[in-house]
Amino acid sequence: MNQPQIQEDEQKHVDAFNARIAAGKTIEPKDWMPEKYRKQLLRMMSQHAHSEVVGMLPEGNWLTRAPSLMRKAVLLAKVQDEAGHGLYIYSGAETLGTDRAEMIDQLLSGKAKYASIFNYPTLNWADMGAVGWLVDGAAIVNQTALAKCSYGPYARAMIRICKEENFHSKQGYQIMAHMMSGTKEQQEMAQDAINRFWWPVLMMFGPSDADSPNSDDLMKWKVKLYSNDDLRQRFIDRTVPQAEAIGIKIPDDKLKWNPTTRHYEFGEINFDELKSVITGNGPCNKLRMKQRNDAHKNGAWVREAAIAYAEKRAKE
Ligand code: BYC
Repeated sequence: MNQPQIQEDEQKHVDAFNARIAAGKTIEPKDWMPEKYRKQLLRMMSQHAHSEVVGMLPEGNWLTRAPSLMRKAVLLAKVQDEAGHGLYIYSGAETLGTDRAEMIDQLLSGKAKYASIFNYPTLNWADMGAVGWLVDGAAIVNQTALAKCSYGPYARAMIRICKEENFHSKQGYQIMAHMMSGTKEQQEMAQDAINRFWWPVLMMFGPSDADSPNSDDLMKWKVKLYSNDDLRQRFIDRTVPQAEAIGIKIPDDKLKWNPTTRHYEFGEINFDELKSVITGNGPCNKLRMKQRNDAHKNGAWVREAAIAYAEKRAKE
């Protein structure tokens, strides 16, 4: 094929891709897609899958210390759900041409990112309430939008994940509500957990729009349907009334309902802290990477056994 012909064919692909996006149709793994679209999705989906798996650690920390058998069973189910979320998203990401082992290598070697929030410690039982209510609550806001994103495998994975996140968030809120109806010490513990988690949770939505280098491409391709700041605002608007309902104070003196915009105004977020945590300097980054690396090494025999079993089945 000559050069003009190649260019003409390429342009047809680009036009068909753009037309699908404009019509709100999904892009599927075997469809042609621009290389940059594939790379952006792979970056975002692999980071998301890593976040689910690293996200098991702060809550896993409390499995052996849950205050009752019922709480332990619920937390165990939630942590297992997060492993499942990682699995769906890794599988979705594999459709973009990189296998899971390679993505995991990138995580374990420290090359890949995962959500900043999981680099904060979970110090006591109230933190299980804060993580469930706020972290999973933030995840729902972000992921409900992603369930309508342009890449089919990602969007479909999000539908089931959002259903489960909904249950996670409610169990966290229920822990908080229960503590807020308890003794003064329990109320103080619950409030202290929110004081520590509130601002880091707002950072989960990423830098402000003006400082978000990936947003332009992602919004143009309808991977992101709303900007970082829009989703952050949506989260605040839905969470503040929930806090008020159980007597929790949001640790922000500037928080104020604006009846004209019908949104809450809020104080300044310390984006330098977000940058610092993302670049490896959060309170628990080193611990999380060590825990993941140890878990991977200790689980080698499971992977080997699974491969041996699959080979045996293939021979039969
Ligand atoms: N933490 O251009 P920007 C869960 C990075 S799991 C770390 O705005 P983008 C759960 C960003 O990656 C929740 N890094 O990026 C699990 C980029 O770096 P690179 C995880 C962050 O992609 C278990 C740079 O900063 N959810 O809920 O347009 C238990 C510039 O940012 C963060 C997802 O991953 C951060 N917070 O927007 C409980 C959802 N923010 O890659 C709960 C899918 C930014 O250019 N991801 N960065 O080097 C997204 O929606 C988007 O990727 C983000 C960032 C909104 C996170």
